Parts: sequence; C-alpha cells; structure tokens
Amino acid sequence: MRFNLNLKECEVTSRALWASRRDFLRQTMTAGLGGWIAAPLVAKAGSLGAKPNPAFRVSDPTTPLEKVTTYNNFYEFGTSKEDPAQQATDFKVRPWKVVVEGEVNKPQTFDLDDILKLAPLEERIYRLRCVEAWSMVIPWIGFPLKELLNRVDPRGNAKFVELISLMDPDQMPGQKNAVLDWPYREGLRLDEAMHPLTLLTVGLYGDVLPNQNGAPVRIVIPWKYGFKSVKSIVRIRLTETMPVTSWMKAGPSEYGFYANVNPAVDHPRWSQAKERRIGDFLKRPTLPFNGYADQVASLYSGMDLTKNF
Ligand SMILES: Nc1nc2c(c(=O)[nH]1)N[C@H]1C(S)=C(S)[C@@H](COP(=O)(O)O)O[C@H]1N2
Ligand SMILES: [Mo]
Repeated sequence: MRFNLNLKECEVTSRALWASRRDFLRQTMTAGLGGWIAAPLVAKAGSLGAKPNPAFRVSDPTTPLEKVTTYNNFYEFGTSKEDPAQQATDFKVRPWKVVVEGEVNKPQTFDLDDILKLAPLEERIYRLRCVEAWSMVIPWIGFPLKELLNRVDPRGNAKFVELISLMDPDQMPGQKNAVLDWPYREGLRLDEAMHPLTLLTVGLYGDVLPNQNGAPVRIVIPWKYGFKSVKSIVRIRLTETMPVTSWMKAGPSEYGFYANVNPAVDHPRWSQAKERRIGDFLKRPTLPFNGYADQVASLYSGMDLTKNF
C-alpha cells in the first residue's frame, strides 16, 4: 500500500483504511488470536485509531475475533452461520453512500468519508445477544447515531427511524431467495435511535468492519436482539408512523418491533431465559435489556413489554 505523505492524517486514515481491508482480513483469518488481540489499541496506518470509551465497556471477556468473523447472521450472504464469511469476500464496500431522508429539514446523502468525519470514533465493548439465544462480546468502533441524525435536523413529526440495507442480488446471492422481504429493513423509535448507546458502527477489534459483519457501516443496538442491528446500511428514513420491518413481515407473532432483550418473554418456539455465550459450554441467564436496563429501561416505562415485544 502507498501513502501520499502530503495528505492530512484524517485523509490518510480514511483512504488507507479501506484500501487495507483486504490485508486486514487476510491477517485475521490466518493469524488467529495471538496476532490481533494486542493490535486494536495501536494507532497505525490501516487501523481506525479509535479511542476506547471507558463509559461503554462491559467487563466480560471479549469473544475471539475468529468467532466474531466466522459465526454470523447476514442472510444476504446465506442463512447458515458460516455462509457470510465465505460468500461476502468480494462484496464491494467502496464507493458507499448513505441517504438520510424523510421527515427531516435537511435531507442529505453522505459518502462514507463524510460519515467518518462527523464525530470522533470510539471503541465500545458491547454485549450482543441474538434472538437465537447465543451472544458475543465485541469491541465495536463507531459513534452515536444521533450525531448523524442531528445533521439532518429531524422535524417535529418524526417519530421513528427506518434503517435499510443494500439491495443488490448480483452481489448478495441470498437476496435471490425470498427468505425475507428484501432489502433488510429494521426500525427504531426516534428516542431509541437518539439514545447514546445506539452506535453507528464502522469497525471492530481496531479495524474496519469485515464484510460479514456488515461493512462498511452498520448499526449496533446492544439492548435489543441482534436482528435489530442492521448491516451494510444505505438508507435511513425518518417517519411519522411505525415502519414494518423485514422480520415483522416474516413472522409477526415471533418478531416484534421493539425486540428488547427480555428473559421473561419467550419466543413462541423457544425460551429466552438463557443464552450461550459463544465459546462457552454452559448457558448463562439472559439479563433484562441484555444488561443495559439502568440506561434504557426508562424508555419503556408504563409499557406492557409482553405485548410490546
Ligand atoms: N442486513 C442484515 N443485517 C443483519 C442481519 C441480516 O441477515 N441482514 N442479521 C442480524 C442478526 S439476526 C444478527 S444476530 C446480527 C449479527 O451480527 P454479527 O454477525 O456482526 O455478529 O446482525 C443482524 N443484522
Ligand atoms: Mo440474531
């Protein structure tokens, strides 16, 4: 990789970053743990150089990078856990644009480089709990979604935020199957989207997002089931009415709009009381709001969470 030394640091970072993603993936796949656990906090070309935010770090041991990148749900690249790592290798994540539109005063199309300049990148260690009752602990890199939403000046009647993934069956072979109503769509209430925990995410373990984890930009909402954390986002739409999400369409009795992690409300086909942390043998109890109740329970005060699942 070549650098133009006249570029400013931020430009070097944003350009070198994506150019180096292939090297990164090669290294992660071959080096395994030893090479990469130490690497994330070292600022160097090809790393995002994000500052760890101590206010958002769970103390649980992090899930090995090898697991984070080989055990995925990303139905656009196949429905089995190994599919995304194998089928997303050639996914083109540059150039990439994100349209932000709807009930806003300043609709805008952001290039990925613009997004990277909106706010300082932070490293946050979050638990992520899948509705399938497994979980991981991942050092994500990004900044609060509200930093982006504030740029477009939401109107007073904006109540919800719809997050939409790329539609491109040529690149995403899974979209040739009607397992979901493509493109993948999820939604949040505006106050959930504006919550400081809701992270617009561009990296993990110190570097850019691997394709299978939703490159180049995704959302991570740690108190909700993993399916809310939309990957490879191209469109964000603010709306007055509650959007219908891909999973609600696929199974309205199984996947609600809120999808807050709740051990007391079972999925119709299985219990949500416990989860298997990837890498562990025994299951552990699932915590209300995935352990983030202190920060987010107040968003739902007065709501019946059995009905609003
Ligand atoms: N576009 C899109 N986003 C998606 C999915 C998907 O199939 N397509 N799967 C979701 C589910 S079910 C989970 S558990 C998480 C998994 O994220 P990870 O593979 O980075 O751990 O991504 C979510 N985001
Ligand atoms: Mo999931």
